[in-house]
Amino acid sequence: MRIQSELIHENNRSQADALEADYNALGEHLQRSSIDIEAVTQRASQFGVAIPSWGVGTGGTRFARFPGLGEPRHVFDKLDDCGVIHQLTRATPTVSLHIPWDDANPNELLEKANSLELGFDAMNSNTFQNQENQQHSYKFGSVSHTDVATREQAVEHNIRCIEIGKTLGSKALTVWVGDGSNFPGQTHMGRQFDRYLDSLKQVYTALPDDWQLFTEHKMYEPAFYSTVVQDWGSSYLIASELGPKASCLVDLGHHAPNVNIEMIVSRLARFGKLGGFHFNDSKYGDDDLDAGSIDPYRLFLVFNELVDLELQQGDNFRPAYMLDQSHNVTDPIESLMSSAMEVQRAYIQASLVDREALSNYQLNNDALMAAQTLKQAFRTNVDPILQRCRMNNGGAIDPISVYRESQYRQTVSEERPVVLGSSSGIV
Ligand code: PSV
Ligand code: MN
Repeated sequence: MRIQSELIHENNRSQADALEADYNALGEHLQRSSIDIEAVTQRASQFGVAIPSWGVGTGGTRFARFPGLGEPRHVFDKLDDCGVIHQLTRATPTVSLHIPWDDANPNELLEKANSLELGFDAMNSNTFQNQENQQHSYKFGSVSHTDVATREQAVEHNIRCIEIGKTLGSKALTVWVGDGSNFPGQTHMGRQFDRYLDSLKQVYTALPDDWQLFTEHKMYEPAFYSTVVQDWGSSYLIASELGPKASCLVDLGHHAPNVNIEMIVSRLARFGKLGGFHFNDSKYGDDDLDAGSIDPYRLFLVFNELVDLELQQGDNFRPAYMLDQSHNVTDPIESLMSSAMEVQRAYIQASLVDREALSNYQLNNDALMAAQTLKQAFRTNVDPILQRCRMNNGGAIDPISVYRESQYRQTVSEERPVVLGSSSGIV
């Protein structure tokens, strides 16, 4: 472990009395609504969200990227950073890899992850850029390209991601493609979709029985006129065409502003096609801002649907939870810790909703009290629950302050050379 456990314990000790008092006060408050705080803390302990390997590097925009100190040089450095996030928050037990960015010997990856008490979540295939020594260009698309050899290359890449993932213990492949068009008339939208489906069917055939395939929709970018998998409708059609192992992944940033994402969640789940999430936040488009930083209420409303589904379906309902965000002005480790805690917070707040009361208000068309019921749960400060849960699991009551005290970033910057220049690049 990269952070000395004594530092964590020392910091926890200095806050233990205050936490005890806050936890007891919240316990009494919840008891008045017949909620057992210990049961909620237990629930919080079981919550986990995967870290995207690409998130621990500094992101950028189309205009510039300003690399930070101690940038990870390769996937093993990335895993070290992910290990720190999990060590302090105890809420991020898995890492989601992107191939080829994270290409390495799978056995070495597994060994490294084991040493950090990390596992692997969904594999992500990247066919939105050309790779070194690649024969056919993805400039005009990958799995939906007009050229059969290019499509075959993209299909093979996806199958390779599954092969790597098998060694790592991953159980899912997430496919997001940038295929589309920039000009009206540039592509035949129907035929392009047919080609996409044909390719994905080949990938699906290579999927082990205990794996899932997530199709991720996104409204625009890099294709700005049309995008092959532009909305949840297209994603649902794909998942239905492919079969029972395919379902849809909802990235919160991939919708037009004001779209009711929680309703999309409800619809997909209703028809058994809600596979997973990429959590982040946004103001205008796919801004990839930190989860819960702009509209925490929306994050709560998404979890309100998820908790409702979990209560109805029990263990059968297990969507994959991942973060997917880009850090341009913050230390990525700090942003990812704070986002994981925000997602966990939304989950716990949503667990506090009085569902019986809500259902009665809905049946009686009492709009005001129904809305108040949600607000009451959202307004509850569940910090003491999250803090107690981290402390019980060996993490830090206050991960960001321990991280800063540990000087981790300064230490790794001595072994990781400064990245010069200011190349552009969204991730
Ligand atoms: C695309 O914008 C996306 O959301 C996909 O999930 C990619 O895998 C990820 O971002 C990184 O580019
Ligand atoms: Mn995403």
